[in-house]
Amino acid sequence: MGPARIELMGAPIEVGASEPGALMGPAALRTAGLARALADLGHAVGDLGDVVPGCAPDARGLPAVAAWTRVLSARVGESLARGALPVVTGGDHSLSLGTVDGALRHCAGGGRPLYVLWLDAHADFNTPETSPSGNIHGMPLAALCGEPGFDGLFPDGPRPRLDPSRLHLFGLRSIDAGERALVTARRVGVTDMRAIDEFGVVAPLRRVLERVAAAGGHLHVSLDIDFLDPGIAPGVGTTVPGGATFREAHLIMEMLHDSGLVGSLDVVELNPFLDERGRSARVLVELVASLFGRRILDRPTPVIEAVPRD
Ligand code: HAR
Ligand code: MN
Ligand code: MN
Ligand code: MN
Repeated sequence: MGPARIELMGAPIEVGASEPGALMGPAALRTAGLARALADLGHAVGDLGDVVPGCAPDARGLPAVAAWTRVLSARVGESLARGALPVVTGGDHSLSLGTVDGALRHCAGGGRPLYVLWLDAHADFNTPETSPSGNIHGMPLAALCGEPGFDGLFPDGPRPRLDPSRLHLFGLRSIDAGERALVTARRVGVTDMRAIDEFGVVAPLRRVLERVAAAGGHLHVSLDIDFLDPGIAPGVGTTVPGGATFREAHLIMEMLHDSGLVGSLDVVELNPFLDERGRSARVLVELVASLFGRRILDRPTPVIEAVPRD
C-alpha cells in the first residue's frame, strides 16, 4: 500500500553552499517530470510549489538558513500531520535542517522514533568550529544532533534532537578531520564507499532497514545527488569521484520501496547550471520513481527477508 498522498515542495535555497545554482534545482526536477512520474505509478501527487522563507531575498548566512529552517519544518510537519508523504526538492543540503526538524517534531508528537538515512558523499557533520569552508550545507547533521555552535538556527524553546545512533550515513567518501572525530564519538552509523565496495549495498542497507522496522520507526531519507558518481550525475557543485553507480542507487531505491518504511524524503544539491542537458535531473526522477514503486516487471518485489542472512 502506498502513501495516502505525495506532496512535492520546492526549496530553492543556495545560501548554504558556496557554488551558486542549486536554487534552480526544484524547477529542473519539475521540468524533468517528477510529479508526472509519480502520478503515473498511481499515486496521488500534489505539487505545493516552492516554499517561501520569511527573510529578504538577499539575506545571507545563518539568519537566512534559520528562516528556511523554520518554514520548512512547519511545512513538513503540516504535510505529515495530513497523512501525506512530503518530498522536498532542493536546493542545498542545509534545507534538511528544516525537513528533519519537522519530521522529528511530528514523530515526537506521535511517540515514534525518527531514523535518518543520509545518502551522500559527505558526512555533513561539521560545526562552525570544525568546518574548513564555513558552508552551512556541510553542517546540518551536527546541528540536528545537538552539537554546539548553532544558536538562533532553530526556533527558541525545546526541540527534539536527532539521536546520532538513529542516523546512518551511506556512501561516505569525503570527510574532514573534525567531523570524522565527531561522527566517531557520537557513534553515527556509517556505510562508507569502502564498505559498499566490499559488501555491496544490499547487506548494509538491509541492516539499517531491519533496525527501523523493529523499532516501528519513521524513516526520513535524504538523497544528496553527490552520493552518485559524477559520471552519471554531473549537475552538482561538490563532485567527489568514486560514487554509487546507477545500478547501486537504483537497487537502494527499490529496497526502500519494498521496506514500506520511508515517511519523508529530501532530494538535494542538484545544480542545473552545472548539469549536462538535464541528465542529472532525469537520473534523480528515475531514482525517486523507483523509491515510489516503479519496477521492471509488474510482479511483487522480493521482501527483504528473502535476502539470505549472513
Ligand atoms: N565537508 C565539506 C565542508 O564542510 C564539504 C561539504 C559539502 N557538502 C555538500 N553536502 N555538498 O553534502 O565544507
Ligand atoms: Mn504520521
Ligand atoms: Mn550533503
Ligand atoms: Mn554531499
